[in-house]
Amino acid sequence: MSEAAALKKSQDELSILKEEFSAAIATAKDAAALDEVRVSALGKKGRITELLKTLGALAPEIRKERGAALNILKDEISSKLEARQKELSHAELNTRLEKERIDVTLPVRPQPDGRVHPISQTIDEIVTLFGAMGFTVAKGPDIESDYYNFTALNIPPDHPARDMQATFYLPHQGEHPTVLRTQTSPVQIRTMMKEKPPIRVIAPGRTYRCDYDMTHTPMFHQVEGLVIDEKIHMGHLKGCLMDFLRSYFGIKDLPIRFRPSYFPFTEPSAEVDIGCSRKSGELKLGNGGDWLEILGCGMVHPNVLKNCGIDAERYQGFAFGMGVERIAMLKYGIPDLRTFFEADLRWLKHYGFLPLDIPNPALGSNGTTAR
Ligand code: 2U9
Repeated sequence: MSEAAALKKSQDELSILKEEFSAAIATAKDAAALDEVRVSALGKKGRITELLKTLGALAPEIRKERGAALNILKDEISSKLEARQKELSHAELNTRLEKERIDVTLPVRPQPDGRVHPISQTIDEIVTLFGAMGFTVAKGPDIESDYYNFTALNIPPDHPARDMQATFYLPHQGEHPTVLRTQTSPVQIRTMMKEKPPIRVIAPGRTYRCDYDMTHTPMFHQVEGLVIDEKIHMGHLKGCLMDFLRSYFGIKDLPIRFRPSYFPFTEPSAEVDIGCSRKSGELKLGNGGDWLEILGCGMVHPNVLKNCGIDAERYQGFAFGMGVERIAMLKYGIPDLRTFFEADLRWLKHYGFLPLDIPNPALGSNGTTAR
């Protein structure tokens, strides 16, 4: 074959290739199909790549012509691939925009009428925070024998809390007088009698005392906690409560102070204060130079451990107690305790939480610090 005839043949071959690939590119339906065309043309073993590899064996004059023609073909196919790829991604975006279109003229979904009561919300937050520290929730009856409510807790018979003026007594139901529990501590007494250490529980629930004024209601809520194990000391107590308070109030550097105190069921005992400021009558939590009492705590009295059949030589523990209403009022800016139990729906709409909000232990519902 003459040189001219060979050149003609090779040009025909390249135009057939060009048409073939151009058609395949134009009809590729998606990115995957387009990539298949790219591989079959320009991939490692693609047809254009293979032809480029044969150039070396050709006579120099033919190689020059054919090389130029092949490179032009390669460039053309590359640009067509690129153009088609842009076209396809545009089309894909348009389909998505069409499919995911939001009708902004739709009316808003009505908010549910119900609200989560701030007490339930606060207990959920407390349970979440202590849950993260390995505590489980323990429950017990509201109607208790005075043995679990007082005697087992090392509260002496003449203690003022046992007075009829302070405690709601119910008719006798057995060996011991029956009371509406004045604290959730009997729950921990029952836990210690039933379970062996290590124990790490919190007991949230209703408690009852004969009291009614601005800061007391006959029924209120407490959360108490108990940790019993070997080698437990005040350091554990302090670390645990400091972590809890700073997380609950969402204030990283919240000042915390432990002040010596007395409870019959703990020895030593302490009251815990958090930092605050009271400028022009307004209470603000944080580093403000002033203090606010927030909870009580201590190392469980050895008599209490013994009353529950726990070896007080081997095991120690700490306990704490706090009023739920009090810490809910402080976090959510609720001014009057009595309003918690008035069942006023306007109040609940204002201070309550939407049931489908995810409770955030530090920030309250929906990321807000107060309502
Ligand atoms: C066991 C042993 C010890 C629980 C504790 C307090 C201190 C405390 C008050 C806070 C405000 C009650 O709601 S309040 O009036 N509580 O100061 N509570 S130590 O100690 C226990 C509990 C159970 C077996």
